[in-house]
Amino acid sequence: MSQPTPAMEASAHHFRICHLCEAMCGVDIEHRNGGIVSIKGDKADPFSKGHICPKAVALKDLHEDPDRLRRPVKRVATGWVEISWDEAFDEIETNLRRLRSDHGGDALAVYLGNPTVHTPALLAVPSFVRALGAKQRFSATSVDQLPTMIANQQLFGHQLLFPVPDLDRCEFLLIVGGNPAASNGSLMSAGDVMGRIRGIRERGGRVVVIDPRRTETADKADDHLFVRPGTDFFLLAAMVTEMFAAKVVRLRDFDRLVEGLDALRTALAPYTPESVAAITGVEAARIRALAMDVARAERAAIYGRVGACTQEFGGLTTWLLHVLNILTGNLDRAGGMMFATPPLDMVKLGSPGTYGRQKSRVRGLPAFGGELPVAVLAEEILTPGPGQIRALVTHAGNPVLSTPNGAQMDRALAALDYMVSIDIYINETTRHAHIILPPVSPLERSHMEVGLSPLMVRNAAKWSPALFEPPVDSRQDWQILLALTQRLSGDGGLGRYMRQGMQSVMERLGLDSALDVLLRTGPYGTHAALGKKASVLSRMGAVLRPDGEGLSLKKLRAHPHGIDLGPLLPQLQARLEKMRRRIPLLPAVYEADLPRARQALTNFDATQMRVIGRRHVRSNNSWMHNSHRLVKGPSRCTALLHPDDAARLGIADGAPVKLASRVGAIELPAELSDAVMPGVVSVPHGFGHGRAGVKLRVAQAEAAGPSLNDIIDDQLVDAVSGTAVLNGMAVEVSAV
Ligand SMILES: Nc1nc2c(c(=O)[nH]1)N[C@H]1C(S)=C(S)[C@@H](COP(=O)(O)OP(=O)(O)OC[C@H]3O[C@@H](n4cnc5c(=O)[nH]c(N)nc54)[C@H](O)[C@@H]3O)O[C@H]1N2
Ligand SMILES: Nc1nc2c(c(=O)[nH]1)N[C@H]1C(S)=C(S)[C@@H](COP(=O)(O)OP(=O)(O)OC[C@H]3O[C@@H](n4cnc5c(=O)[nH]c(N)nc54)[C@H](O)[C@@H]3O)O[C@H]1N2
Ligand code: SF4
Ligand SMILES: [Mo]
Repeated sequence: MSQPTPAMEASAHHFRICHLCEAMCGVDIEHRNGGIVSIKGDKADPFSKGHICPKAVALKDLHEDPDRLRRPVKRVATGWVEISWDEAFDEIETNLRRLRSDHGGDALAVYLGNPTVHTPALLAVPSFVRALGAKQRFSATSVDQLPTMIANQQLFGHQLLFPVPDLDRCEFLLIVGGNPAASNGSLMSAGDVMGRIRGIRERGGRVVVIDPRRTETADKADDHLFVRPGTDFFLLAAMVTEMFAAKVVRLRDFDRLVEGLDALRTALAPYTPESVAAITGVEAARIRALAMDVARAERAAIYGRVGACTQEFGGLTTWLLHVLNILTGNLDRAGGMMFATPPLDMVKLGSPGTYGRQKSRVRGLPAFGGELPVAVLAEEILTPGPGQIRALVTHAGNPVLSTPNGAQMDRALAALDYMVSIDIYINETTRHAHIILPPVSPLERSHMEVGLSPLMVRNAAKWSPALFEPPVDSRQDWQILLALTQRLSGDGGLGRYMRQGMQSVMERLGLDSALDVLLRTGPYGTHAALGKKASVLSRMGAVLRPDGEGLSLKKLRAHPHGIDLGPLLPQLQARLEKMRRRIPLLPAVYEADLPRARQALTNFDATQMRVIGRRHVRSNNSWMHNSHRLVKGPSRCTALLHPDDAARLGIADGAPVKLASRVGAIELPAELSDAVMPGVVSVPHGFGHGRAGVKLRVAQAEAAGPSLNDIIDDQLVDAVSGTAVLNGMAVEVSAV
């Protein structure tokens, strides 16, 4: 039970944003005497209109979970002991400063996990990373959307200019490697995403899914094409060639804003529907028909997600997804792929991103935006020599289960001189930390979507207060990061970075005031004009001025269900004109990777079984298996196999099957289904809780499972981005 806040007694209902996935649903939490009575969809939320998924109710389980850490813990010979915050910060400061002065910033690394972007504490991360002085930065981005960010930067000039499907107005939606029926939508934040997709069909439009599995989303679409894993680039390239051949390329206003159209046509000419049919497993006639359907649709959105990014040709694939939207005249146009105008101007706040300025020490993989691909993290820890990583700080990440070659990652983390985790659980990763610093429960802090706001399919703003008073002597993520920033930055605590910008606002007035400054100076703010020019320091003054008409924290407090800010608006042309930039259709980074694709076209071994991933609506990556409500029932950690493959390999439904690769082997029950393409085996990631020392009682007892990433090879990456090949790796499948 938690202490009720005074506000709580006045009302038994609390309205907030569910922070668990990208959908940003509004929830209505009924509570009494510090306990949660029920969690339902908030019908008055203009963005989600009452929709939620089964995970929303697990917010209660997360809040009440006895395994969730409440105090800092330190690892000692006999196990874990609770220590005070001061003791924890002192010890961390001493150790990290010592390693930094002995070995330099190269010896320090940081890994930022996925929930880092699901908290406004994201604003405190850049100063923390600078203060830590870690030269080697990693995050879950390189096992996720990195290829899309590189494509954004290469084509549009900024990594955060994410095109999102204008779901409410489009008439043709092509989904490549995404399963919103399970994920609730990704790189497209949409309350009730499947309702919106249903809307396309109800308006007479069409939805087509390209996926090696006939997914829950495919079942709700007009058409589904099985594609052999890792071969989408070839399919999309053939569609481009076909559009040129049929003279249906239609650039509309982008005519004068692109360059390299002829070079693009020539580079992709070898890929025709006929030449790619064998590798993709899609008949030439179907590729041709799809190209024509997309080109002729009045308003089409061509969208790709995890299956398109985390594969051998993730870079080339995401590039062509952008290109196809341009060639069909659907970029930045109502009903096509558009750009959000979020209440906090993230494009202005974030840097555009730089490609390849740094290379990893051991394997020479390129950095993007100062960040290295996580596929090299373990080897950078395990390979001796100057620049070897000796200390690691993780924030909301579980790389042992979520990055390739998990067993090697396990060994690497155990070999570190020092490790700190900012996390709520003792799990597969954090069990290696010397100290774990836990933030409060998500219901004990305020919330606003910051990092995900550029992904909204309709503009909206919402801020939620804390439901419960945080326990005495507890810290929120941003407070932990701020304390570490103060301790680790330059001399005397208040270093260079502390004296300026957002960090200074946070330090003096708190995170919510920092959000207020950004809201007021954002595109809808009371001081929007100021935001256009002012430096961060002069923006601070904005909070002290009287209210104008626009958005401010005060206004959002007065609208607990959120405020609708209207449909997406065209903006890319104006941005490009301002940047004096044209869109290069064939950037050099992709051109340089084309020979690799040409080689694959001739060398591809179609006889090998290939493994792909799978998500379930009641699961969330690796960290929500400790809720009995979510994991109960038959195990979902199964290997989906086509009955023909099973018969050939002598594998019966439900029998154990072994999957093996260069780096390891796992065993799990087979589940036979013709929903998966022959030659493909589908396995969910995020399991593997059976490891010793993990303190997740429900997950261990009810949903341990093997970890898919124990067989995913860390040496296999997309050459452009260094993103791990989580989908499409060749694997040996056998009966046990
Ligand atoms: N319930 C739930 N929701 C989640 C999450 C979760 O774990 N559980 N995770 C969240 C996160 S971090 C993310 S990034 C998003 C992900 O959101 P999505 O990308 O929508 O989710 P996935 O289920 O991973 O969908 C990937 C699809 O790609 C297919 N695929 C695999 N290989 C290929 C290929 O080579 N080509 C093609 N065309 N398709 C391929 C897979 O079969 C799968 O259906 O979901 C978020 N939401
Ligand atoms: N094979 C395969 N591997 C995959 C994927 C796949 O499809 N297939 N998907 C990839 C994708 S898309 C992603 S995003 C990554 C995710 O990779 P990670 O981000 O490394 O892993 P998560 O499972 O999201 O773990 C989140 C961690 O944050 C902690 N946590 C939760 N909430 C909070 C909080 O509020 N504050 C703090 N400080 N900690 C918190 C949890 O306890 C957990 O340790 O996995 C990737 N790995
Ligand atoms: S879809 Fe589910 S997990 Fe995602 S925000 Fe909505 S309720 Fe939360
Ligand atoms: Mo992700």
